[in-house]
Amino acid sequence: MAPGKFITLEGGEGAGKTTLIGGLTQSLADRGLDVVVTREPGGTPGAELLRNILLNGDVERWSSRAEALLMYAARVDHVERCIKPALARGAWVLCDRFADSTRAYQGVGGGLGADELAELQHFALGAFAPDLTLIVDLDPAIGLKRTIQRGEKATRFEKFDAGYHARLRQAFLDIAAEAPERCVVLDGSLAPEAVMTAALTAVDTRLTAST
Ligand code: Z5A
Repeated sequence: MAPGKFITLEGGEGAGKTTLIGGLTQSLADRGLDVVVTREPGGTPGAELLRNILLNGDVERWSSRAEALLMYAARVDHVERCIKPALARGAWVLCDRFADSTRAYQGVGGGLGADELAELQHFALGAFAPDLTLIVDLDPAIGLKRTIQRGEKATRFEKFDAGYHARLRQAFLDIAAEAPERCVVLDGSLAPEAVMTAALTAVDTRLTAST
């Protein structure tokens, strides 16, 4: 049996990750692949409970340090009970956000050091990491406008100011520059079909060529 693949999608709010996951799921399933779609924080019953307390409530509800620990508690449960079992049976796992979001939001956005977050990641996950990370890059002003147009209640994170969202955007670009073998940056300002084409090219170049 061919090994499964772990693909994460990252980027700011409203960048188009969820939309892209929908298209990718269809394309990969059309190729006969077993596709598992999941998200963070969340993806298992326990992690979804943590998602609820992480995303709702006052902006100041959690310190960045508490937030990082809760994100990783959810992540360990998700990796152990959902992602690793799916990969072991040969599935392709598409995950809406993963550890790079902690580096961006709690690290760069929340002021935690990159080294201490790397230690936390190592304690929680060891060497486990995505095979491919698609970073959907978009001007945060456009992303926030898209989420407002969607008409949903803002999460705690969407309530932060414009400077915070600009730092997050740069944080994701810096992560991509540091790990070019794992990350591909996609232009989220393009039409959904064009973003999808670029994502499939990345998948084919980076992953299917090696299987
Ligand atoms: N968080 C954290 O702090 N630390 C962590 O470690 C982790 C997460 C894992 C999860 O929120 C929050 O948790 C997140 C970071 C934090 N912060 N916030 N907020 P979430 O899951 O609720 O939200 P999100 O991940 O930011 O997703 P989103 O707001 O739903 O955005 P999206 O998935 O990237 O976008 P979308 O839903 O695909 O598209 C948004 C709208 O734009 C929608 O109406 C689409 O139809 C439209 N769209 C999509 N693509 C396009 C294109 N290409 N052109 C035009 N319109 C488009």
